[in-house]
Amino acid sequence: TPRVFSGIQPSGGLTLGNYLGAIRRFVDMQESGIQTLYCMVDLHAITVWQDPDALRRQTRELAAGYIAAGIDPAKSILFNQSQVPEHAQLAWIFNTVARMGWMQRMTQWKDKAGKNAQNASLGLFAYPALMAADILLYHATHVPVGEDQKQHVELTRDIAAKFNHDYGVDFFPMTEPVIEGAATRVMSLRDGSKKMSKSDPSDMSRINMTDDADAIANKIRKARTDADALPGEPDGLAERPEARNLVNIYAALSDSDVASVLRDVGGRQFSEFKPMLADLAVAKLSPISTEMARLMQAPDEIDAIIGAGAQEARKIATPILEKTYDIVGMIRS
Ligand code: AQP
Repeated sequence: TPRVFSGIQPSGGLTLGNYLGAIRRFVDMQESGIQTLYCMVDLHAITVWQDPDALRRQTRELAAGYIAAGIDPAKSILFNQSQVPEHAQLAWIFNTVARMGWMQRMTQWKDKAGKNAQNASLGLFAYPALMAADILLYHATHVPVGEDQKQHVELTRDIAAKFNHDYGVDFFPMTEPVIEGAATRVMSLRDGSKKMSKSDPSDMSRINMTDDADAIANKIRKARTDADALPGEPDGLAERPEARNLVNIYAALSDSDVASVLRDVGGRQFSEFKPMLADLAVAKLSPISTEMARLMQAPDEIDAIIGAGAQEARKIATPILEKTYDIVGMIRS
C-alpha cells in the first residue's frame, strides 16, 4: 500500500523554498487520499548547534506552518521526530548497515561540513542514516522532497537494499523520491547558484513564511538580477540563473509554468516584473503567515496536536521496529 512520509528541520524559520519545494506538495498528496505522515525533524536539526529555546519555538512554528499551509491533522499524521523514539532506534541499526564511503559522497555533508569536517558533529555525518530510518520506519513508498534531498532518498534505497540482502529478507521497500513542480529548487535571492536556505546568514537571501508584506516587497526589490529585459521563452533564461529563479517563483506561486509566464511578461524590465512578483507573493503568503501567527498564540494546542500525532505514528512504527530487531537477531522478551 502506498504511504507518504516527509520531514522538515526546525532549524530556523520556514522559507519560500520549503513551502514551494515541499509543504505545498505535501498538501497535494494529503488531498489525494494516500496515507501521509509529516514530521518536524528535530533530531536532524541538532546535527548543527541549536539554542534549546529557539529549537522549541522553531518546532512549534514549523507545526503552525504546516497547519496554516493546509496540512490537516485529521487527514495527515503530523508529529515531532523525537517524540517517536523508534526513529533513533532504527537509525542505530542503519548506522551499522550504511558504509562510511556512502556518507562521504553526500553533497549535503560536503557542503555543510565544508573544509572543517574534523569539527563537524558525528550526527551530521550520520544524517542520511537517520533520514533512511525516518522513511523506512513507516515502510513509506513515496517521499516528496526538493531536488537537494534526492541523493539522500537514493541512499535510503541503498540502505534498504543492503539490509534486505544482508539478512536475506524482503522487508524494507524501495522508496521513490517524488520531485516535481516548477519549484523543486528555489534559489537564494542574493546568489542564483545557491539554494534558498533557512540557515543562510543573510536574511535578504530568502523569503521567510513569517515575513510581512513590506519585507517581502523589499527583498524582491533588492533581489540580485542582471540588467536585461525578460526573454519571451525559457531558452532565454539558460545563462541567467537569477532571472530564471524569479520567473520560476512566479510560475510556482501562480500555479503556472515558466513558458506561460514568459508569454505574458517577456520583454518587460525587472523594474516592472519585480513589483508584480511581490504582489503575487504577498497575496499567496500573507494568509499563511496570518494563520501561523494566530496558531502561535496557543502553543499548548500545537503541543496537543503533535502529541496526538506521535501516538498515531508509533502505532505504525512500533511493529516495524520490533520486526527489524527480530530480523537482526535481538531477543525480544
Ligand atoms: N530552496 C529550496 N527549494 C526547494 N525545496 C527546498 N527545500 C529546502 N530548501 C529548498 C525542501 O524543503 C524540505 C525540507 O528541508 P529541510 O529543512 O529538512 O532541509 P534543507 O533541505 O537543508 O533545507 P534548508 O532550508 O536549506 O535548511 P537548512 O538551512 O537548515 O539546511 C526538503 O524536502 C527540501 O528538499
